[in-house]
Amino acid sequence: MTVPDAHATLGWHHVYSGKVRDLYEHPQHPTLMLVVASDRVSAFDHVLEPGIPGKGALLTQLTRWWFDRLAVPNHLAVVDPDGPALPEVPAELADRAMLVRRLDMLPIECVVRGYLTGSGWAEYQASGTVCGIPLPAGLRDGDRLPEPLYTPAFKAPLGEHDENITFERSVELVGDAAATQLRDASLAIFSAASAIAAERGVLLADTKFEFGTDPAAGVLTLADEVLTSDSSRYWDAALYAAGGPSRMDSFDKQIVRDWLAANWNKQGEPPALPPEIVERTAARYRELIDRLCA
Ligand code: Q0T
Repeated sequence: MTVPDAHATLGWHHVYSGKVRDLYEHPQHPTLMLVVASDRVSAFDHVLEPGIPGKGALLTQLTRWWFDRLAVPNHLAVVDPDGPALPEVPAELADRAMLVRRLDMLPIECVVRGYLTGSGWAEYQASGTVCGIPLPAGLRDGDRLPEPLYTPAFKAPLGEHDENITFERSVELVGDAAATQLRDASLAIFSAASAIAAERGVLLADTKFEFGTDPAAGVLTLADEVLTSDSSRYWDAALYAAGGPSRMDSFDKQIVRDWLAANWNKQGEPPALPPEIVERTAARYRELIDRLCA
């Protein structure tokens, strides 16, 4: 997958694209990277047409907002008064791009779940466990877990599914010290973020973090996007408390998923999203930002 090297004028060269984000590097600044959030939206393992106008900027705004509030080192590049000036970011990307330090990424997706749903609910129904961790009987989809669970996954190459792993397996993959740091940092950030969201009537059901090691300092550093509606499930706390069928309506692309499920048999290419679905999804992303960042 490639995109045109449209930003080469300022020295940025496209190196990689995920489903949603694009990564650029700069030959004169080998310790930095540019992470650009596109308007692409994915569901059921497909990138859909059209994109959601403004999505990349909204999710970047949310990541920056959370980085400001979390007391952990993050990958955003900051000006070093004794160092070289930072490279220019193309103006047309400014609101959707993050200039970051290049880290040695750890191949673990650090998932924390405060509530039982999604793949955790599926595993629980089959075996009474989530990522091998036994849970009390009788839980329902969407129920709060007795305590937040750290359920790591091994980062699969593009196109393959991440594989849920036990904590012990993460120790084999990255070593005891790093695995323990990842777990403890993930649980601490989840707990801090849940409290901040709760003050705003928003419930953080689960989320996924990625970390790397800063090669200069050897410090574990929060990377990627954080606590966006692509990497997290957010629910409305009042709707949740009221119970009923909409208690888990999420601030994300659930509208897209529901429309596709009703209008596509999951064979071949998915149909284009109608304008009304695009607009309702964009409004849902904006509503989350309005609620959280108010
Ligand atoms: C990365 C070094 O999804 C990814 O990229 C989207 C295009 C995953 N990814 C992250 C990196 C980062 C970050 N973030 C960093 N600070 N340093 N690599 C590479 N791929």
